[in-house]
Amino acid sequence: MDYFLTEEQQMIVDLARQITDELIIPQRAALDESEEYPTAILDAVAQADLFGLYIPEEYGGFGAGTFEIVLALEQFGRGCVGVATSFAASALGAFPILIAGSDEMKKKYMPDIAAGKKRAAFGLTEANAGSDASGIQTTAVLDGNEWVLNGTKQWITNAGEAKIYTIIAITDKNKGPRGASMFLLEDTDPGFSYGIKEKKLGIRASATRELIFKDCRIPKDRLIGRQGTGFITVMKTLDKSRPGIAILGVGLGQAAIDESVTYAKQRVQFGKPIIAFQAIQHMLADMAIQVEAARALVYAAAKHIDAHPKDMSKASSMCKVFATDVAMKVTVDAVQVLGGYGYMRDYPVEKMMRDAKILQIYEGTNQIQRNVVGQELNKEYTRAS
Ligand code: COS
Repeated sequence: MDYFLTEEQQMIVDLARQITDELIIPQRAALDESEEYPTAILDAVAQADLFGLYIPEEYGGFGAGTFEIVLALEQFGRGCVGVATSFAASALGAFPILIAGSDEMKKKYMPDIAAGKKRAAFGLTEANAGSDASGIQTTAVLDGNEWVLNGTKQWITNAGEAKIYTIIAITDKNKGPRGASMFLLEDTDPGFSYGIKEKKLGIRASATRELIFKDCRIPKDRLIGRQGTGFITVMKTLDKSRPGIAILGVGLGQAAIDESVTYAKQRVQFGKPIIAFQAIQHMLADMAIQVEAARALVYAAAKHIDAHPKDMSKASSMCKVFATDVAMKVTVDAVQVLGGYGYMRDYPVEKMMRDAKILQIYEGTNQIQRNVVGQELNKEYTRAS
């Protein structure tokens, strides 16, 4: 369907499509097998200037919005969700700085992130704080001119690969979510180390490790925003980033359709290509309908967020739930269309099915997203009555 993109937006799609077709798709199976971080591909993305898409021009970027980053991520997601996640996680790590950081902090750190010279990562999750984000136990205590951090962050994408980390820690344990603050860490900070790389079901090209802080000392001015505003910054960050996860589901779903239709046209059973059977045609039709509906919703949500940055939550959570549930369904169906071949690693759809699962879990489970939508509806109708 035609979404009437501007010339500039079409250029972003074309650039991301070229990187996807020429670099990501040819390497995705090998990266999945070796679980290797896609440094060379991300360097090519940096050379194409796509890391700076969403970053304001005054900080070295292009000043585009959520919609434009969604357009690029759709292509990367079509190629490999593991590679795309490594790219998206840098934006996730950078958002807290853009949302709450001082002008000085932005000037110091954003140009390198925009140029793709330094990748970023975001540290929220801990062993006992997943969906319950305010249950974090990592602490930060002010000692003279330095913050001293202690604790462990778990399952952090880009950990060990990024140079810049935005993490949330408790600065006042008696204040609940209002006692948490956001900090910027550099990979070289003393007392900061990483856990071993996790072995995952899917998105195996992405790197997932713990961040470990043992009396980690950072300068006082690495506090992002005001003390006690960390939880709000995290919530805003996730509101802004979730359309990026949603669109990975759209790109992945599209890739599953492409593989399924191509296969169904070639595979002959009972004397004809299986696409001639209505059972298969209806499956393919449902896949196409669902992915197009997901695309339309994610595009609309991204445009809404760009136009109404103070009203992101409902649109963001809605599109994350819908598009990632679609991705799961469509990739399972793609394996079914390809049958025994689909289950083998010779074809890409089994990887697509494995990759799809994380989309329903990370950056807030789809159960939490439904809670958010429900709570927003409750607020809206309370205001209206
Ligand atoms: N934007 C701005 N502020 C927000 C907000 C948002 N989207 N969501 C909540 N807040 C504010 C609330 O207004 C409240 O502020 P006050 O202290 O002024 O009242 C504060 O944050 C606490 O909100 P709430 O009571 O709703 O927090 P909960 O502890 O109940 O948690 C959920 C809310 C479940 C939505 C949150 O914990 C969450 O998003 N969990 C999922 C975390 C996640 O995505 N993890 C994935 C790993 S990160 S890659």
